[in-house]
Amino acid sequence: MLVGVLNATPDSFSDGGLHLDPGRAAAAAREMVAAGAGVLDLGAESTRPGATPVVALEERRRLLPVLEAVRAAVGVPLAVDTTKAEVAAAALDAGADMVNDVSAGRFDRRMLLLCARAGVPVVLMHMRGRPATMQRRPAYRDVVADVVAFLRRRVGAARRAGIAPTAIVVDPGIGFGKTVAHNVALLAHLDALAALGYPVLVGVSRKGFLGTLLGGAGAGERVYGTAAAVALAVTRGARLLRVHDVAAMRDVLAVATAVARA
Ligand code: HH2
Repeated sequence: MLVGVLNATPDSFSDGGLHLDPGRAAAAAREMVAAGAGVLDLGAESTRPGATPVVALEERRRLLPVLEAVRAAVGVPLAVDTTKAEVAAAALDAGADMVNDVSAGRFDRRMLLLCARAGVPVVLMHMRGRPATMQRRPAYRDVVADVVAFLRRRVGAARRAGIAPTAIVVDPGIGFGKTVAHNVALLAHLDALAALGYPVLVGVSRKGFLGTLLGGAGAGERVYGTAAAVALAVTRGARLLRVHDVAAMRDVLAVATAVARA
């Protein structure tokens, strides 16, 4: 399934400023759904390396008008991309259907309880440290084993909080405290994450490691690189692909899925 990205932020690396306006966000949402997105992921705080954290009040102020407009425009499930329980709760009240927490419930200890009480699915993503500092000399003993162990611990925390196993999605957190080699290793060995027994979500879309692999390509020039990474992730067991270029990735997904199933 394709998860379309809609950032209600002024500073996202890939689409910053494009969807702050509710009308434009709703139009983009309609387009993504028409192009094949099965879920939309709405965020109001950039998590790019070095991004300035946003307080909950500002995050809600950006997010809610956009979420309400998108909710009125499309019928697909909406995920809210936040690490704050207060923001997630407001989003669920305004019609969001699931939570995408890039801290896997570590930054706000109320988050997992909120998801359990609301009975909504949650994405648990691996990140080393915090966005402000995560790219400072990332190091792992064995990146794949370390990420699998981290996700196993966070799944345990989610289960203890009362979240149903069928409501848990895991994510290697491509680009979150990782070198290019770490990102590539995680994609190559995604089957080790899939073996945890939960659906795997992967977000490679337009990310910096692709720019490096492509000899310095800017965020807008990474669509074919994204396609390669999406296709390979699917053949290694990824079930949800978080992407900006939904129409292009629909074709990639169709072919990669056929190969994976065979
Ligand atoms: N990547 C980004 C944001 N949220 N959530 C999950 N589950 N997985 C990811 O890989 C992921 C994510 C970063 O991408 P983007 O939203 O395009 O940029 P920014 O953080 O600058 O808003």
